[in-house]
Amino acid sequence: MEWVTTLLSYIFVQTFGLVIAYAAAGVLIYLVLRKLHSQWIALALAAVFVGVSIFFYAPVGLPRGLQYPFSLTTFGPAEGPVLPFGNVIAFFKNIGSFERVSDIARDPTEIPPPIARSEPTTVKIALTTKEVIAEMAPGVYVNYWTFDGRVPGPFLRVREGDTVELTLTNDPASLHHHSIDLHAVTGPGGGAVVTMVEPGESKTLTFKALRPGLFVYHCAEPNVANHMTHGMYGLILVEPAEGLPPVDRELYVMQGEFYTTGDLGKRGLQIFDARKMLDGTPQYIVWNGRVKGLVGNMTGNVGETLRIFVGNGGVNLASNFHVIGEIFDTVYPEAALRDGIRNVQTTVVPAGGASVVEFDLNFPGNYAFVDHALARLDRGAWGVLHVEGEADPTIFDGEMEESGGH
Ligand SMILES: [Cu+2]
Repeated sequence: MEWVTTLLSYIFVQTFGLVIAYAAAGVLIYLVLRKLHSQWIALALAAVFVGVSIFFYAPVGLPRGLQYPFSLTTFGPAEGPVLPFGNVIAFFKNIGSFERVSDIARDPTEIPPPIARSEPTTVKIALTTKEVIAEMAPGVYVNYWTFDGRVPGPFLRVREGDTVELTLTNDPASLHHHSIDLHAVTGPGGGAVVTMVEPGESKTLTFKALRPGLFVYHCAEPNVANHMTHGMYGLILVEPAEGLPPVDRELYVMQGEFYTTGDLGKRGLQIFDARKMLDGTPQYIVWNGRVKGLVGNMTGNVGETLRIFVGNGGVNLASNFHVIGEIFDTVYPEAALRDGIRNVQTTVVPAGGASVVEFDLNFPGNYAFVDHALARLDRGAWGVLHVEGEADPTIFDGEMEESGGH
């Protein structure tokens, strides 16, 4: 029932309260003035009150907070980001039947092994778009739209020259159409034009992976930014024909923004806020779908080599990826594979882009992953890599405090 009251209080109670308070203020002013002065003076000043109110409110219409989700005038190539009112109502009507995902965060170690083949082949991939409810932070719930029920979607791994047959199925319980645009595709819409699926429908896209790289895939159903910021993104790695240098561990992490009507930390089910998305003011900026999505699930040992596949679903911010207490031995800027650069502190991961970083684990301890636009830490943009092993005091030494600082 908490969901229903959230919607009701948002749309109706707020409007109702404003109208009552405003009318009562007008009557009160009139009564007080009439008591103190003549009826004519009271009427004249009441007219001033009404006139000034019209002057201020007529140009802007309803106060800003009350406008959404009824309307928002925008100028994109397709539908604007406001959710169709019918879908909002359908969502609340079907709230009981939405799948509850206990942990929306994709396990960062869930990555297919490196490709051993030396010849291209045909790879079949199946993905399902699902709309679910899960926890963003303790007590804060969000209606996520996903590939395969987690954020980000599954890590896809193919080889340069492979032909990919990708079947996209939209879960029958979905309320929206979805599709997929893979940046690894050469062809119209990155595949979106042949994969638009209604709830319960399946469609297949075939494409050749012409170029190596680490590419973002995402839903491209209008409003695209709206679909993406609900969690519809993931990464596809097209390995170079000769493969990547071998490493001991690989991790899959992806940043994304979430725009909620309630402020940061406001409990209950949070409705998507289209205006905040247009303004670029996210409430949550997180790794792998939720606050602490990368806490407690990334480990390593001294002496190992680590590769991180970093992506950014956006939809407004570029990420400034940094690991506190580490130097990236190699970065493939913007995930352009084959030609890495050396000894990098922070790498930019564009919205709708990726980066690949590699480094040795030289010393035990906790290493925080951050977006080094550090104000974003408080919105959730951090994670922790825990490294075990023998400490070498020639690399690092001193009296250790509890948490690793900067
Ligand atoms: Cu979608």
